[in-house]
Amino acid sequence: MSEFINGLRAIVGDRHAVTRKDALKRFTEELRGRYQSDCMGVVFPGSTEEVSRVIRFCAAHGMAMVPQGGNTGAMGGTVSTPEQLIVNLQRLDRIVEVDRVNQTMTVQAGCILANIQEAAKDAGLLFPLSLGAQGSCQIGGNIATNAGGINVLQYGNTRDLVLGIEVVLADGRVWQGLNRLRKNNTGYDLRHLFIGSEGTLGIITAAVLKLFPYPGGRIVSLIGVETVSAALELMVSMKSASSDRLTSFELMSQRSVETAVTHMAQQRNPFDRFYPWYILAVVDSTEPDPQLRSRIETALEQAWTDSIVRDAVIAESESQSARLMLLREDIVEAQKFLGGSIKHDVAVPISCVPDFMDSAYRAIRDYMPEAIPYPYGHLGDGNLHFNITQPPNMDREVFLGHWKTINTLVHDIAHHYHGSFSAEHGIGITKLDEMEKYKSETELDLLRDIKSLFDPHGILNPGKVIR
Ligand code: S2G
Ligand code: ZN
Repeated sequence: MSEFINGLRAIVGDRHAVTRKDALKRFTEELRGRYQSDCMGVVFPGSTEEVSRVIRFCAAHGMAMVPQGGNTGAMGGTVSTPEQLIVNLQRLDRIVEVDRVNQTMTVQAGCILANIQEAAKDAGLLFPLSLGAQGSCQIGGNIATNAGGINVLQYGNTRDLVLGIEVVLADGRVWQGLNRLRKNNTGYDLRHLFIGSEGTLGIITAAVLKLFPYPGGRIVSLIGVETVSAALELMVSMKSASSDRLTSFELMSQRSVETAVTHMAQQRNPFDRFYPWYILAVVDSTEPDPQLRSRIETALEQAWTDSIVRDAVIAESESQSARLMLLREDIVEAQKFLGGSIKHDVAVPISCVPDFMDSAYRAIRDYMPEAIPYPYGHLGDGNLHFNITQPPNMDREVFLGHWKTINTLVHDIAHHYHGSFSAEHGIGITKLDEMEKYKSETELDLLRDIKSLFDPHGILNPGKVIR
């Protein structure tokens, strides 16, 4: 093995090939602590060319690789085994070019998402991908998992934000697909095979990102409603009042808001009582627009008159906007104060969300009456994190032992409503069973054919996404 490591060091340099167990910990820790991960080592290539040489070297030695960005994935997509090498892209962290006129940014895969957002803002533009892990996740990982986040409603998933990518293939060849054109209609659109492939078809090393006008005007409101159906009625009226400039429309359950207010230091109840459901609504405009604000106020007043809305607050300042938006982030963190949590990342047609919710609540109540639904999510995209926290008096590990059964209950209901068992977090190793349960044999055959075409020897993130 030392000959192998020396070979890697000859490519990336001595200090960029790490095998000491104590130094590997942060690369083998899995976000939700569900999997034991280990590896034979981690390499940090400093260029696309070094990634190519590492892959060729590993291919020649039959060594499987696990590509890794910020290691913030929730589905075990970068879990590795003692026989596998982690290829971490953090050294590829250059912002190569910002083109204001073309409204594109060319970046290396290891750029931290928050740094990309900042670089766009410095250029008076917006890179709209926004999610809880943005301070540590890398754009290569966001692309590899087709990350969603809270602005999908207005700007789409990562897939919609990428014009071109550079990928190193399983045989070391580099596909330089850094297309900066909005129109390039030349055969199969290969980038879309790699976006969302979770490192199983190639290692993404750079990308061309779409940028948008920076929203100089942002109207953030928090609204209390009685039912999810009322929330959807509100969404329709806010889309109309904002001329479809609704950027985010996030749903939070009473349980999630109560838990955040109770356990998260900077949180307090935004109203004088709690409501069954809350909406965080964000409307963006290129500059402050008093008429737009007035239309939003009118829409909320009308919804209050029509008993759709129980209470609402529109932020009066940037700091108040930030505080309202922080509530949505804090409910995610707050879950851990309730003990074990069984997670879901489902999507259903938006009009089916109320029926999905009713069915899912009923199914959990029938299966485990003391379990506590803790739903929140991106209502505007029909993407719900219908998470279940443990009964207070149940042992955490005993509860988590019900993970697959409870997943099946919830995923079956999503499937019943023609939904998806994976809306934005991807498959990793967590949802391999679901792939085989809910996808047709034809689709699975096609996915396996693509995998064997691009990675015939199974050395790129083996065992992830598709078996
Ligand atoms: C969200 C974050 C990850 C999680 O907050 O929308 O995607 O565990 C989630 O829920
Ligand atoms: Zn989410």
